[in-house]
Amino acid sequence: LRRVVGDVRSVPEEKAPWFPRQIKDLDRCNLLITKFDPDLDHDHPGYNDSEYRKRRAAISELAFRYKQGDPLPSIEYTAEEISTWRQVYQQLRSVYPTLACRQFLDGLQQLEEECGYGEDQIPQLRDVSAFLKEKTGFQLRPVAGLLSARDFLASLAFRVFQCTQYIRHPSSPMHSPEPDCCHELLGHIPMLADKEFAQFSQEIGLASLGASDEEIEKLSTLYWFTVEFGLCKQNGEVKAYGAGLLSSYGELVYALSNEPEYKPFDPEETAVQPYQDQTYQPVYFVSESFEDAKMKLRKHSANIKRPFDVRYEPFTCSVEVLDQP
Ligand code: HBI
Ligand code: FE
Repeated sequence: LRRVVGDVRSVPEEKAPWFPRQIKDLDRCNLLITKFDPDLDHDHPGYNDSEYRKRRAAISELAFRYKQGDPLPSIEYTAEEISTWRQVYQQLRSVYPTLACRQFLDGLQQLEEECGYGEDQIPQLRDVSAFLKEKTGFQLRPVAGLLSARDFLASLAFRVFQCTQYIRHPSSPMHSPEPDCCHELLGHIPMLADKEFAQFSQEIGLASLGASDEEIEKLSTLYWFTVEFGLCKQNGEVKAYGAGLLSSYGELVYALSNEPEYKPFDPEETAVQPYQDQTYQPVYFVSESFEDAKMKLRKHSANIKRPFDVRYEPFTCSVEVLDQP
């Protein structure tokens, strides 16, 4: 017999960290990690560019002020910003047909036809969010930079994807040390238009709610090697579906060359694989399909020790907390 737990505070604090129960609780999931910040990191390509830092601060301010349900801020991008976007778009677009998975190509084609994607303008989050809502129920919310893994994963449980709106520094159009709109719009969004992938993403999010720091670290690693750097088999060939690959020309080509090591996706092994965010990955995990990855992830999540279960309730966009049977 399962019983609904009225209040998660009845669970001892150390066993279950606070987590959002309703979509509007995501307003509290805003812990930023200052790694790669252009104001603090001397190696950031924008560190010595005060104009760039001013622009970043203005766009960050919009994200800080945002509350769930507000209209998404629109940004009037400058000619220089659009030129950076164009370079990224052109270079990546030319290799997608041979290197990206089918779901990504389908999503991108729909975005080009229905959502103003192209090299001449940077799509607005408001349009993209409305598009995704119709395809898979995902919606976007603006974020000022890299979020803590716990807060980032929690939003996925509600089919909310936290998106940065600024663009990388013009001096390094082919690489960004932190997420930017090229990474979100080109890497993540086309995949989030796929139902199976959307479900996979939400399930990682649900598994993270109230999990221990140790489990969050493992889920974050799983996310890294799937959603960010995942490869999958398609008609006997290996293709990319990870956003970190699909938004970085250099690593995309590298990942699908015969240089790196491939391992079959296995959550137990993937969750503890050391990774690094400074250069290319030494190893990539290959899934048989998203269906297969989702099933394996589900089995893995069922083993995460939590004193309760969670279930997403789509009518109210909230999570129900259930006692373990
Ligand atoms: N924050 N804004 C933002 N975007 C991401 O893609 C992101 C994040 N925080 C953590 C994260 N990704 C992952 O590396 C995992 O730790 C979940
Ligand atoms: Fe990302």
